[in-house]
Amino acid sequence: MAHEVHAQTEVHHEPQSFWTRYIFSQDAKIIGIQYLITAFVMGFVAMVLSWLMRLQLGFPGKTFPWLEKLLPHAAQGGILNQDFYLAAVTMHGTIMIFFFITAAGTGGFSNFLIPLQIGARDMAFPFLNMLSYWVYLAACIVLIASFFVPGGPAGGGWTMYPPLSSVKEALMGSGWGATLWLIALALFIASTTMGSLNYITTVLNLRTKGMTMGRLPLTVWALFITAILGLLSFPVLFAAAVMLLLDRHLGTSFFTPYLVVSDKHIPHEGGNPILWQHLFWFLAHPEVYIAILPSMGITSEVLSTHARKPIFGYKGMVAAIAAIALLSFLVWGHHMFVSGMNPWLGTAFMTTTLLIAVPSAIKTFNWLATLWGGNIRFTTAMLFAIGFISTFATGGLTGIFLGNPPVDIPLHDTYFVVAHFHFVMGVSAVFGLFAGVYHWFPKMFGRMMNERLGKLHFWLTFIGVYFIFFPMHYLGFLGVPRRYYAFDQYDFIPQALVHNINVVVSVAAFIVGAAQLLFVINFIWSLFKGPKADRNPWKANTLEWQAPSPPPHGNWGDELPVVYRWPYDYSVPGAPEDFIPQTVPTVPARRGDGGDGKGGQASQ
Ligand code: HEM
Ligand SMILES: [Cu+2]
Repeated sequence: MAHEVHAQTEVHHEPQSFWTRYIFSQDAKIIGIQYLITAFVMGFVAMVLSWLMRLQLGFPGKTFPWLEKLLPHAAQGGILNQDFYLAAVTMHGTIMIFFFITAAGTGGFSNFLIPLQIGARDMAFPFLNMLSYWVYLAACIVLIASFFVPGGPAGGGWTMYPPLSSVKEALMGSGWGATLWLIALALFIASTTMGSLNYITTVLNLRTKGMTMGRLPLTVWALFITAILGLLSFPVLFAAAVMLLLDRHLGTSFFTPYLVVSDKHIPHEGGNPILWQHLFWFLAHPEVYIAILPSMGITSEVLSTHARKPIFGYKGMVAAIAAIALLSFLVWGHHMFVSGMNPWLGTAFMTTTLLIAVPSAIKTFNWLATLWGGNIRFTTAMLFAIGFISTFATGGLTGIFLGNPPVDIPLHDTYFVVAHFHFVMGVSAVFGLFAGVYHWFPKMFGRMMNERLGKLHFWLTFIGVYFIFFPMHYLGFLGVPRRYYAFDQYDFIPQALVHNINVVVSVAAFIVGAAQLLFVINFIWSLFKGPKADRNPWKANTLEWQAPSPPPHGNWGDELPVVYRWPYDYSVPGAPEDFIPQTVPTVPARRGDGGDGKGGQASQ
């Protein structure tokens, strides 16, 4: 096959210079690591922004002289100013969702894992792959640049609803800030589109001998379906972003109605801000699955390996990912129950939304069943995978409530929603990413991470996030609105109670933030000083563990690996060891089994 010839020759052109090898690399593993590191740096920026917000929410009115020194323009007098609070909410949400979680999950793990786990030498289009990373980096730079322009970054929320985003006079950040936000998002989408095309083509065309679709590890299934989701939904936001840029700069009125701002009639009429909401959420609901599916795949892989048990219900897991992906296109209206939509339409969106609970529950029960009776090794990766299930279930349960318009309408735009989405797609997705880094670090860098530091990182983070986000449900019941700088002017809010809760939440947020430094220290220290890792330190079955740690350019020696079985043969009765790698022939070896790339099936 043509692609194999191409892939075979690739290995002989190993790039030599430092620049082509580590900087302008076309090697998917290096690109994956570039994505991961950039995304974690962006995540760190977003976390610092959350500290600033929590400082204001927990200690409103207090002055901090050091804050003014740190941020002379955003904290005059040592108090965060209101405009900067809105900018911080917006940039925190935008960076966390797109530039951290999505970039790390898809760009990072797809690149590192797909070629290795399907037995390929690289991605189908290595140059496009390199371009994808550099366009992502450009998007990051444009977004960060918005901190330094007149008016500061966009402040309309990560959802960028018009007119806050379309009318330049609306907020401080509605000028330059909003324009740069839209350009950054457009670049980001161009980059994910290049990535998605690559991941899909590679999974379909570059699987090695015997690697049938039914033998793909669940990580690859999750990353593959995530790529399809991204390819189908991101272009809608791209179109919307371009239309909004036209509204802002070329006088169109797609989203801008007749408005009078400060006694001035702005030069727009006839547009509809609700159109933006539809276009935005048509992407943004699938987007929350784009953010979480890679972590679901990672969790499945890590659970099975460290519980020494086959994943429970492999086919059900694949079907559940596919069902979640399909349904995710039919639920966007649940973000718009209060937009004045026809109640019948609301009922339709409620029904599709509640249907998603079914595949989500299937996955959760299958994970628990995988753990059941397992010979569990509580490694750091395993702890984070279990933490993923916990936070995903906690946040998922409140999603069932919010999916019902009668419950959602009073809770809309309160801290109940903030609690819900942080658990279900914020924290849980991050837990999946941490599980992935702790699990594959030895393969990425050829060294082990420190388990003791890792476990401390896990427990502080796990307990801490419940202290941060669990009380927010209650704040929501009390009617505390989200995206507010201060609440002291509202009589209906019990001030003392809300203040005390906010202090607890803020202190927990600082502790959790500090705990992330343990991860940074562990990562950097292990990179240079960690004990050397052998090929297969976790005794896992998937193909990447058959390659050297770290794998060379081209991944495999002269011969591509051949696959004989599914990836979850753990603790097979009668086997000499509690794992059987995918490359071990089935006994008795059946001639031609798997050799044609079609015939094999999961030996469940
Ligand atoms: C421990 C870490 C975190 C803390 C302390 C934190 C804190 C906050 C705070 C204070 C807000 C603003 C609330 C408001 O005024 O409405 C917020 C909003 C938000 N956060 Fe986080 N967050 C954390 C992690 C995350 C993660 C991991 C994600 C990833 C998805 C995330 C996504 C968001 C989003 C999307 C918003 C909404 C932004 C908006 O309203 O436009 N956060 N967070
Ligand atoms: Cu949604």
